[in-house]
Amino acid sequence: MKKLLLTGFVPFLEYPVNPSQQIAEALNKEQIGEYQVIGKVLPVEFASSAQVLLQAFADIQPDAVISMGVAAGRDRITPERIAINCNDGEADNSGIRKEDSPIVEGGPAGYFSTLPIRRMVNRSKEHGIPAEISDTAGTYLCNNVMYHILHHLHQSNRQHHVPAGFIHLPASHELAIQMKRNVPSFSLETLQSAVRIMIEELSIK
Ligand code: PCA
Repeated sequence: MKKLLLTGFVPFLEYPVNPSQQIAEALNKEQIGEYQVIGKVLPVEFASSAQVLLQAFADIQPDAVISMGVAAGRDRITPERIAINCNDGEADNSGIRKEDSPIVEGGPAGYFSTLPIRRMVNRSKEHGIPAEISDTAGTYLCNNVMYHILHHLHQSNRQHHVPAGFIHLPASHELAIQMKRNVPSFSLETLQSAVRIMIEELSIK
């Protein structure tokens, strides 16, 4: 059976729960399509998030990698098209802030997702769950880990063998209720179904 490394993030900034963490934990050990899911939760820290992801990748040797994070304010499930070589934005959970800072000094400007994002989006919509390709993963930790895993795969010439990329989730109802600003929200079950559907799509050649 093939292995899929599925990651989420811990809570951060003004988000006291993170649906990406809940889904990575809930789907851990599930078999979806041709994949056995191995769920991992990443810290929201520039110094360690990618290290934890790359260590899990080395330990597990998965056949595919999907990382997830929350983008509260988005109104649909958004597989990301591209990761860019830039860290910027708010302080992370350890208080570190980056500004206009390359993720990999001298690295390519960006890497495209190698997940079947168009098919993932179409399949989600066929199941009645709003989804859309996003053309920016931002410049915070989500973009950071997406860039790192794709860089690692390109460096080791496995970019055509191990599909990898990132899915941003909208807020769950639980998160939206706890936030001070109004954001669109979905039930955790619906978010989880969308992720399952997208993993199934990855199984279809
Ligand atoms: N979302 C953040 C980082 C962690 C998360 O869940 C992001 O979009 O970068």
